[in-house]
Amino acid sequence: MTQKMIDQAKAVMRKNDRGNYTVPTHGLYPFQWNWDSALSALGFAHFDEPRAWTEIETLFAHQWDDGMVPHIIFHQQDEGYFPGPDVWGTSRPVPTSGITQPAVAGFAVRRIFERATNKTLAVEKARALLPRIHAWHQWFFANRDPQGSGLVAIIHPWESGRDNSVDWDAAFERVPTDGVQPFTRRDTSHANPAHRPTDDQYKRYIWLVQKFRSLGWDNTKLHDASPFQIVDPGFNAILIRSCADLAVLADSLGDTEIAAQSRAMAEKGIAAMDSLWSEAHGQYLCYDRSISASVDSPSIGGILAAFAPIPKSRAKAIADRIDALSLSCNYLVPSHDPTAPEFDALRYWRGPIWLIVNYMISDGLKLAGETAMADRISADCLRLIEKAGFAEYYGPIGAEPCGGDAFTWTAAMVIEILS
Ligand code: 2M8
Repeated sequence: MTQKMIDQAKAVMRKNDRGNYTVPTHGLYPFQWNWDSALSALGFAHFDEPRAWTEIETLFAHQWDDGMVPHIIFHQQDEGYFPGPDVWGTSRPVPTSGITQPAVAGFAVRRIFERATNKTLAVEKARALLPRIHAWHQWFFANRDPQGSGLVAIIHPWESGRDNSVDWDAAFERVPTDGVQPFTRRDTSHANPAHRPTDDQYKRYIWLVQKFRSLGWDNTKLHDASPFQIVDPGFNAILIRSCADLAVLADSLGDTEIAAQSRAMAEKGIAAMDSLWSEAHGQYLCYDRSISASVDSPSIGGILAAFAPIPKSRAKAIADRIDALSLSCNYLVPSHDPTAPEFDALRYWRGPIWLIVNYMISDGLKLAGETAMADRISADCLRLIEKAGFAEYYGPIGAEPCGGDAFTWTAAMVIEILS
């Protein structure tokens, strides 16, 4: 059974392999996505190490001069996706989007490096990637934390990767829709519209894109100009974890300067993260920087925070919180609390389970010594695969496969769990 599942996962990854990058899935997402690639490289590393390195190298080959690594790289023309390069208008030689995504690459590179069987290749590749990843981390704190709080804000829901999370609802009320150019969505012709964001949300996504484009994609201006500035604990946890992991990697490669700077960013972030803890919910919550208020929304963003080296007592509380969530669903971990009124079992990031998020939560809990819950989450991932195949996401009550199928990062996570 195990080997059969690994073979199926490899076949999914090969199917979506475009040579030097993978698409998340055929049709719905025909380009390279940032955190998809970094997480997918973990899967490749188990059966093709050079290919794993290439995936991340391709991503960083499109890093901007200011250090940002864009969230989409439009390697080829494809009319099947909206918004395409013309809407973004970033004027890059190979077009890219103009925003970023969760900084998983630092974590992934350390892990691939430490597990590598081809050490010579690993040292060569990691040495080349180290300053680039570090520049991206520095970009985050310089541009998305202008007050030096230790935590960064996202300025578009797409940056979080949790596109239509309940977390953004209240803040999105303040994002206007006037002046949005008429457009035709493509996602709803590939996937069930009932499992995707609403048209109203798409208008606001595009309003933000047009706003940032009107500012010439100048990252020194975008944060302050954005009506949407949210400090997401999950997003910050990924960045903090990657800074901490990059420090260890830099030590192994003898770069004491990057090691010290990375460690300092991680430590400052961890200390600041505690301000997001909610005793009432037993998890972290988002903070809306533009109105200086906590966001009262019990989503998976505040549980994913366990991916960072948070205090053990917090990790234990998060394990308890997940246990409590399990009373209202059949599979872990739902992307929103099933008892909350906004929970929507099959609608994208408003309830469904995502294997990549499960993987990161499980990994963090394991490091914190919460192994029972970590193992339970991994076991649920495999139950979902057995029942519903390699879907984009799954219903936490009925294990329905949702969104795109034959999904790259889902397959990569299965290989990670089983190898
Ligand atoms: C989803 O987001 C894209 C926009 O970036 C979309 O819906 O068009 C999200 O699930 C995101 O986290 C993911 O990286 C992307 C590709 O899998 O799809």
